[in-house]
Amino acid sequence: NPIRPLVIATWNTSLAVETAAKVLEKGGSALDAVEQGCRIEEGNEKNHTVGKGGLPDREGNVTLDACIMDEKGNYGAVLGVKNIVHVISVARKVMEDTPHVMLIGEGAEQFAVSKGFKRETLLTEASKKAWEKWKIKSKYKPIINIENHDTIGMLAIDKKGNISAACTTSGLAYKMAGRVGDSPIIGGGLFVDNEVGGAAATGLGEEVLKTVGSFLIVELMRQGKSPQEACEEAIGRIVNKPGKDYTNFQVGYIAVNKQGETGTYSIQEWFNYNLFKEGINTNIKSDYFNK
Ligand code: SD4
Repeated sequence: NPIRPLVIATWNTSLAVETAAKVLEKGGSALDAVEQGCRIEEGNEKNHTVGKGGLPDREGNVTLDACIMDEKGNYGAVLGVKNIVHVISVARKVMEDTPHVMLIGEGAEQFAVSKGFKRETLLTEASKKAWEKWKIKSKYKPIINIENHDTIGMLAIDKKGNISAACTTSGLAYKMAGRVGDSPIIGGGLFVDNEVGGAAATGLGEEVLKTVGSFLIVELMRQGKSPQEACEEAIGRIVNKPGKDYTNFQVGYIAVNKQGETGTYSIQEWFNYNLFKEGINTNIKSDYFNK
């Protein structure tokens, strides 16, 4: 028997997963669940990698990336958006209310406002202070799981067995202005095929994009690999590149198949995830490559 409903999300995102699970338990759709779940982290000012309170780029601007994908294979995304907190909901509006799949920057912000989203300041006092401290040295070196932490990628299966996914982030702290990572890109930050399963990514987006990680995981599952095997192979594609120094960055994957089997894997230690399954929501430490 397939396990459903089910929610899995990157990092310690217990409240977000619980929120998504409640939607599913009431009979709501996987799409509604992942949107509602991700909104929790967007509104959480203590999460410095998502939404309000996210760390800014080098110039001090907080810019958000988000995308969403439903069980029909529809996809919507916004990239580099300022002044709007719930970009996951804007991404959903792009998917449902426009003939396009991606909107960037000002156009995305204007679209959000036209749909009734409020403009508000995303930079909090705490994030501003962190940025000012960073500016003294202005050293840009992504540090494993410290600067790059807490992007939420979420996968859900509803009672009907439909799968959807969402991903939302402020990207890498102190990124170059205009930089976009994997999180809002189909096949990078997430991918869903309702016949097979779904996958989502966190960590150094450049490495995820170069290997089209989430798409790869879903395709590997289609070929018969378990979610765990697929996540391990996708990490392998990054770390096994000739001469690749994988010791100073992190990538983590989560995956689920149609049966509700899950898998996770990361390059470094300390990747963890929340899983809601058979009524229980737990935070679990992932297995990893660099031992
Ligand atoms: C990015 N993948 O922008 C995101 C960062 C991230 O936890 O996952 N942070 O590259």
